[in-house]
Amino acid sequence: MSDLQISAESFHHQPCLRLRHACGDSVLVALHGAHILSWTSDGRERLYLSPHALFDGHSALRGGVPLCFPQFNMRGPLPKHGFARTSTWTAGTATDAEVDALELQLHSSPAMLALWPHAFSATLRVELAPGILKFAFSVHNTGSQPLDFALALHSYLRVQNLAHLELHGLAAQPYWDDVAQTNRLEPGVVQLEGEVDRVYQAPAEPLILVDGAQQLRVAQSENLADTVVWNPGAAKCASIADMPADGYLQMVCVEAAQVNTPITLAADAHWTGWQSLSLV
Ligand code: TA6
Repeated sequence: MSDLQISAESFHHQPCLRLRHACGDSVLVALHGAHILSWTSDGRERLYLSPHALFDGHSALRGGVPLCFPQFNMRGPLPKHGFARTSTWTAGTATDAEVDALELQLHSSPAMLALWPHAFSATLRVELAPGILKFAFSVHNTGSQPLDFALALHSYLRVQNLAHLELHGLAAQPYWDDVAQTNRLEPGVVQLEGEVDRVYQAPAEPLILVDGAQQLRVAQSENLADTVVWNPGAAKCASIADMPADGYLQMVCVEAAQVNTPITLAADAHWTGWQSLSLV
């Protein structure tokens, strides 16, 4: 028998699916946006979800793991971070079946095609093992022309002590500093002070987030060229309506992304990229 079980749940009146591991770890995913809302491992919540997130079935949710597709940020004509995070996905796994993962699916609708004229189907596959969460985003170009897309698996990692937080593994990597609007080279260990909004060239090895005694390994698939690091800092956070003023102290986004060069997918081609989070 599998160690995994899926059940349907409602969270803030939104339909969700929960994947539980026999060890007690679990992950909660909303159908709205295929948005991962919670990952508990070893009895603790590991993701940051804003207490002011708007669960109205339309808005993008603040926290967890927003799935940004087919556009990153405002780098294109679509709504910020694309439409996948505000679309309703469908469950791809039966709750009573023997399961090895949880899957959600999205197919291009007439409303999406009006915004972005490319037929596609997408899948988010969420895997859970003791101390490990992995999520893989796949897209299939179901149209007859090539399509270009950008992607970010925009994970909001919950942190205990932002002031002493260290992100290891980005030394010597070039990055775009979106706050200073300039290109830079990372001198060493990343520390979060003030607003940080950076698109790094992804290193070959996983990152390690050191948060006091707790360490998290953050890995991404080789075919994702960028890693985004974001914390709004105090001033910007105070202006974000769906985040408490001190919310920035409890999170850092470390995102597996493809931002600078879009991925081109030929007609009928498939593509998969992923991020994994592991307690060390
Ligand atoms: O990934 C970082 C970023 O693009 C930041 O510039 C910041 O805007 C953040 O995403 C959150 O975007 P959102 O639309 O969810 O407020």
